[in-house]
Amino acid sequence: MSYQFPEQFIFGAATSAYQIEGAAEADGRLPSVWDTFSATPGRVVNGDTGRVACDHYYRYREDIKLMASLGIKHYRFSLSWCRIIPEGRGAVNEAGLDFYQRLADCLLEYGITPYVTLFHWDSPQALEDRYGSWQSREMAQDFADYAALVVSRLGDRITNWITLNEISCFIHMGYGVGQIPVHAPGTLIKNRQAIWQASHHALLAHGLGCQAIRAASAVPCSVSLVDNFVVTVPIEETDSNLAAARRAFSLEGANGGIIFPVLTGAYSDLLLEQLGKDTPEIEDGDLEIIHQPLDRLGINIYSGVYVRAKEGKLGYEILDFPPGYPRLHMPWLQVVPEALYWGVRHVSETLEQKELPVFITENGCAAQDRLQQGEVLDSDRIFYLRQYLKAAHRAVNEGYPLEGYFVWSLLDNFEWSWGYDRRFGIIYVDYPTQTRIPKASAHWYSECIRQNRVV
Ligand code: PNW
Repeated sequence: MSYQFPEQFIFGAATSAYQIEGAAEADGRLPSVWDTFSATPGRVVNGDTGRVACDHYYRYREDIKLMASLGIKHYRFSLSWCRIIPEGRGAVNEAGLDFYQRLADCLLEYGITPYVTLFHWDSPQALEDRYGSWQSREMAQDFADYAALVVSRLGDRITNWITLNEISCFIHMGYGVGQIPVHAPGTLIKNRQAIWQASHHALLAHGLGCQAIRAASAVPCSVSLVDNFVVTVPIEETDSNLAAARRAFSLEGANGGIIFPVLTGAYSDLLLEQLGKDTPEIEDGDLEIIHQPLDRLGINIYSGVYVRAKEGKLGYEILDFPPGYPRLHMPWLQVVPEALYWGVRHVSETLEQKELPVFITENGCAAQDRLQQGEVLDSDRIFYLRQYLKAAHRAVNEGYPLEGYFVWSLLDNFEWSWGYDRRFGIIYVDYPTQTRIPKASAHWYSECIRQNRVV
């Protein structure tokens, strides 16, 4: 049969705490930066907030049951730091830990394996007020202490840990230099050096977090980072374009300053050259802390950029997307299925991590879903997902260590600065009634899992 995956291949679904939980003031939780940001007029489309979201805090049983009925056996979700340690450091809120214990137990009861992201952007507001959260080096130690607590209390039922989700998003989009930041905390940082300094603190949090998780876990566990590096795709697979794509990989976006230090122990030379005097202050020992061995790498891939070789200092050029290029319902969501294959291959070849298992921890799209006669026939989402899954299959087929794939998202949810205006779920959420309706894509995905291939 075609596009068959190996038997042990992992198919899952992903969400994050602030995007689905709601219950923002329940049981001792204090605000995160996203509560504050979304309550500030003009920051989020339609003034939407995560106060109620999918009400998952109260409906988790129903959601898990639905996930199980679709045959999904692996679930990635995140914990809300300020539910567990409301002020970010210090006093522990037992009710917060209880919620995640119940959630994990319910998953296990339904035969679903949990994969937990410790931080998916919702920093405790108290730490923002205290020292400007990621702008301070103190944030890294507070994160590690939070990680140690969580693993010591939940490590008996959860063994798949992810430190941080998408450093480039919560740093570079949370503190835009010279442009209004679209993500929380929404603080405009004055210079490029300061933004890379905040990014460096996030890297330290990852490194100290890895150490804390391993020290606190009573059982063997898996530790990873989730990154969303820019995937550079050769426009044609020729030697010269491949070399161009590799070179571009170390310079585009924040790649050279995030995935490079994490996996190789050094910022990329090309990036350092570009940053010059804006290079962050790196203390002795920092790079060793950041460069922890990982059990897996998670990558979130939605799109990519096409590259070709070009004479000159850079040796490459990024090709603009032509006006009619196929795109789903976000300004940045051009359909580039090969990005999934090249993302995996860049880890193996460009970053020389041939043995490192890779998971696609997010892939999915927003579509203009319509609920009609009780159905959502999202053939556009199926079209998108099917092509990306075929690219995942190509990576596996060529022997790259791609071991799993998680669709973003299980449910329609609070899409950050786009609020509820954009739907990424394979399950439709009718917000006024909180009814869940699996879309056609959910049935399609369920069939892929059942047959273990792209259908
Ligand atoms: C991811 N971009 O963010 C996040 O991890 C999710 O929480 C989010 O809901 C999902 O993707 C969909 O947006 C991204 O600008 C944010 O290319 C921005 C980009 C990509 C991913």
